[in-house]
Amino acid sequence: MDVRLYTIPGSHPGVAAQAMLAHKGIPFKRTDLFPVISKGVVRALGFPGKTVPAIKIDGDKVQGSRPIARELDRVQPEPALFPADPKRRTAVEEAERFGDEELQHPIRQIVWWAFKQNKAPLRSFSEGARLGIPIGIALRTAGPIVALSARFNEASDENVRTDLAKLGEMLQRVDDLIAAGTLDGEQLNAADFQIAPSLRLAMTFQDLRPLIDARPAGKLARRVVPNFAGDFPPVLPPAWLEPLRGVPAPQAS
Ligand SMILES: N[C@@H](CCC(=O)N[C@@H](CS)C(=O)NCC(=O)O)C(=O)O
Repeated sequence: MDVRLYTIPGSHPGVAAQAMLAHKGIPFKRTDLFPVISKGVVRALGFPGKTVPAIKIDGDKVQGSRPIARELDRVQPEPALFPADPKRRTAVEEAERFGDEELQHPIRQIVWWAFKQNKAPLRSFSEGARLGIPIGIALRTAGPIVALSARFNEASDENVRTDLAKLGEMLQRVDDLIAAGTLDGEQLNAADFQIAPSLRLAMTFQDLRPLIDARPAGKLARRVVPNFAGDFPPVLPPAWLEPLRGVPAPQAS
C-alpha cells in the first residue's frame, strides 16, 4: 500500500490520522504543510476540500479525519476502528461526531488566539516537522500566517472566553463516555483517536494541562497520543479559566 498523509504540524485531526495509521501498522509518508498555504496545496493536489488531514492511498484521495477512519477500516479491516456490534458502533460514531464537531474547533481557536499573544512557543510545536525550509526562517515569517489563521478560525477574545467556559462540560462528557465504556476500552476505536488528539493539544497549554491531567480524559489522551509536540507557557487570562476551575462566574449587579 502506498500511503501519503498531508498535514500541518500540531494539527490535532492530523495527529488523529497518524495515530490511526500507526495503530493499524500501515506504513506511510508524511508531508507537513504551512497553515493557510496548506489550503491551496491540498486543492492543487486534487482534494475536494481545503483542510488537512488529507491522505492518498494508492492514488485514492480521502480528506477529513472521519472519512479517513472509515477508509482505513475498508483498506485494512484489522484492528477495526469501529465495533462490529451495531449498538456499540452507533455509540462510537456519536462520540466521534462530538469529538469532530464540538471539541475540535474550540481547541483550534484557543491555539490560534494564544499564538497571537505569543509566537515564541511555535518552535516547540514545530519539533519533528519537515517544512522544507529551516525552522528559524519559518518561525521568523510566521506573523502573517498566525494573524490569518486566527482570523479564519474566528479566534477572537469573545469566542475563546466562551470556548474555555464550555471546556469543563466537554471534559465531563469525555469522562462520562469513558465511564460508559464507549471510550478507553481494551481496544481503541475511532472516537478515541478523534478525541484524544484534541485533548492532547489542549494539554500543551500549561494553563490547562493540570486540569485535564487530573481526569480520566487526561489519562485517555496520554494513552492514545503519548507524545504531542508543543508547550505553551501561561497565556490564558486567569478570569477566563475560572469556570474550568469550578469558580462560579461573578453575579451581574
Ligand atoms: N473536522 C475536520 C477539520 C479539518 C481542519 O479544519 N483542519 C485544519 C487544521 S487542524 C486545517 O486544515 N486548516 C487550514 C489552515 O489552517 O489553513 C477534520 O477533522 O478533518
